[in-house]
Amino acid sequence: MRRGTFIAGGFALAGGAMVVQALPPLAARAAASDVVDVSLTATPLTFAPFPGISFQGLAYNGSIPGPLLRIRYGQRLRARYVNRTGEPSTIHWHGMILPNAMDGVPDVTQVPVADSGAFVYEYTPDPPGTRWYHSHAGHQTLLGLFGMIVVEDPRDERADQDIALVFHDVPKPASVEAALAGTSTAPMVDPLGSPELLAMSPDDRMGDEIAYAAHCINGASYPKASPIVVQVGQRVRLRILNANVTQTRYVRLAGHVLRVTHADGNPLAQPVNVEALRVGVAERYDAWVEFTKPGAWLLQGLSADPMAFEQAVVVHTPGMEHATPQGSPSALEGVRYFTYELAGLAQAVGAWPAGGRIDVSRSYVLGGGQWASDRWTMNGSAWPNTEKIAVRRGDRVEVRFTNKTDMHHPMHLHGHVFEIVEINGHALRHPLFKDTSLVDPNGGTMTWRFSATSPAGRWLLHCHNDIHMMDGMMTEVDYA
Ligand SMILES: [Cu+2]
Repeated sequence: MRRGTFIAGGFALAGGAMVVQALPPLAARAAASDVVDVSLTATPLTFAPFPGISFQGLAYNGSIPGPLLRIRYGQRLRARYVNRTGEPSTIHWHGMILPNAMDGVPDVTQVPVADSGAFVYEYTPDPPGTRWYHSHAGHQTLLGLFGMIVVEDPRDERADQDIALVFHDVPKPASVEAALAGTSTAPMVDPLGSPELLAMSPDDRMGDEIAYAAHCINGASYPKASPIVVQVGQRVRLRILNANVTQTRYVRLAGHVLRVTHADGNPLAQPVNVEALRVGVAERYDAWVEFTKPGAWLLQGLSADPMAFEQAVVVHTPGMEHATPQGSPSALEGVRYFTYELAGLAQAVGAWPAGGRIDVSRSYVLGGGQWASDRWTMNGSAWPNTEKIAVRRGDRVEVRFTNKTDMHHPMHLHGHVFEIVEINGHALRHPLFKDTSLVDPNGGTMTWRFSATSPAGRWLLHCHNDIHMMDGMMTEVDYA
């Protein structure tokens, strides 16, 4: 058996700062016997991305984010996980269709890995695209246990550079406890003009917000983040992950149009040109940028947080490293940003429900989250008492959400790719293939469809806002 080469590039350390690296040339599809061996060890880490910030976090292989894993579609991944976090832990492979026992959910798909213990995750990553991995135990993701995994698709168009960008933030630990109890006083910091802010009435008391002390891309804060150097004429592919566990992130590269080709790693029916990305918690987007002239620009995460400027990296052409980079305003008014409706060509007139065979249908009302409450609910119940979805192999399944809260919920299904077919009563002419999607607040609806063709087992369906998940907004899809 020939062993594939593990390319640890992407987050290599250089002078203490993370640098982004180019993708090596895409090889032909590997033989199925190829195995990529990686080792991931989780340990405590003191993370100091910005002066005055010293965060007691957790890290895979000593870095936040963990190493960028790149694998060719068809190769097999064998990841040996060593847990030195001091508590039971697992690794979840977000967006993968894989054997249930490899899905990494404590007490649901596996006995959690004890402290000082080890576990080997082995599977053939599928489908191809931009995905990620993170702990599924407690709030370890919030502490730093996350990283990107790219499954290179040999059918993709070639990029001159292929750059992985993980947007993440450093929490204030006290605010996490308060948020779980529903008594946090941390403010919302979504950009002016964002649907997150527009959903709120002036007297809303949230209680579930986490306060963040620092904002990073690939482990570094501006201006410490190493710049990305591009050549005039290059077409660059950005792979963007929002690893913040509670906040939607808006991403913009000043002076440039983003051509979005993939959502959660899955190809769109047709590319969409936007000025900004709207990236919900745990979502990924692939966006292409063409550089047609010399210059220096900021690639930024936009928010109303006074420290939001930290979440930026300079992109420049050779010789422009000392130029003042062009930035973007933090507000979203008048900005064309990515939406599911845009990419899916939502029908202006309600064409719902669409046809097609449905074997299992389930509706959930998303609720809870009152001030001083530690309950976020699905049909009035919190995990583990939520209504489950029982399926048989081959079933076509429809899941419909009605969101009675005033927050967006990034709902995530393990082990499947679903299609978004309906949003707020509008059918999508091009259903979006995703594993996580934001459900609109204040009565917003969304309908997913998927085929029960994944390996048998118990597959979680939950809100990926870690506070909401830990406070109960979680259920599961069970194969008979
Ligand atoms: Cu939620």
